[in-house]
Amino acid sequence: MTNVEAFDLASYLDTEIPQVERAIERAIERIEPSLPTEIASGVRHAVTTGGKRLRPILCATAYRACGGAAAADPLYDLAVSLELIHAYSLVHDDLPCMDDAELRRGVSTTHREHGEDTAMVSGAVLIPGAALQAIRAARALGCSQGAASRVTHTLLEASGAGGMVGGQWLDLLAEGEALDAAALDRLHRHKTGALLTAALVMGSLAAEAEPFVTSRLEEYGRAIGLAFQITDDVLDVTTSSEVLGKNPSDIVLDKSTYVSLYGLEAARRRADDLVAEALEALRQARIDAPALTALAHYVVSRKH
Ligand code: GRG
Repeated sequence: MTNVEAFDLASYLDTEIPQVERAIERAIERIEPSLPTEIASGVRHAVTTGGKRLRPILCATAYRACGGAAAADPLYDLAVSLELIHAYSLVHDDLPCMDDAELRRGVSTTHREHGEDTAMVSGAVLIPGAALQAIRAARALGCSQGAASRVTHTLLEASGAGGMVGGQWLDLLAEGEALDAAALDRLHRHKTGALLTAALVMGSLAAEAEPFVTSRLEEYGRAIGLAFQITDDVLDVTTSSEVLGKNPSDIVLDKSTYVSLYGLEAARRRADDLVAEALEALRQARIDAPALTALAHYVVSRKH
């Protein structure tokens, strides 16, 4: 039996997720005192209503895979800075001026629950909140000033015009267009892939890994980032909105997807090829981390 087959991902996630949830609670408690009550409720709704917590888990896992051995609390505090950005992006993406979504993670979207103005502001406060969280946690983790600044820079760059927000803009421009593979890859490498990649790079930088290792983890992140989005597109047509806990679907939104481009089987094959690419990057870095291998497989085998 190989390490991967022996690795119990379900148990791993069962220990990781509570660590992430506790760090989220600490983050909210830090932000909350400066917020009006409605905005505090919006923030809580945005960040605590479930989710797979994949980005912080990838960050913490990469940190340990690179030999990082600091205490759990500051590590998950750092990792959760990614979840704060992710949460804001979902709140804003769900707004009436974007996807006009009713349901997210099986519950009403933040604007449906708390109103549009509150959702907008609750999302916005999470952006500087995440930056402060990252820089503070990286220092608490024992990173040098330089490493803490590189970690935070990575988060913000991946969140901005060259990453997630830029990808959102490409998505808006693509409305009603049939994108080819290169355009679809470009959009999703920005919109979805950048933050997932940042999770790996931040973990590696926080552990002060060799640049060669950080680069290989970046490749792993880029590969699983795209595989994640392809799987999202597959799930969008194979799984009900009740199970996915979100609506509307991409079909309703008339978006180009990997399934509309390749068909279901070829889309799945491309996602598998990307997982193989991710594993090759780990091999090149000589990273023996069964959790990272298992997480790469999970990205394409998940059910929601
Ligand atoms: C300035 C309005 C404005 C927007 C810029 C909205 C936005 C910022 C970016 C959108 C980014 C976005 C929604 C990307 C989608 C990424 C994605 C696949 C989300 C689903 O991720 P999961 O499955 O979600 O990890 P959970 O619920 O598990 O956390």
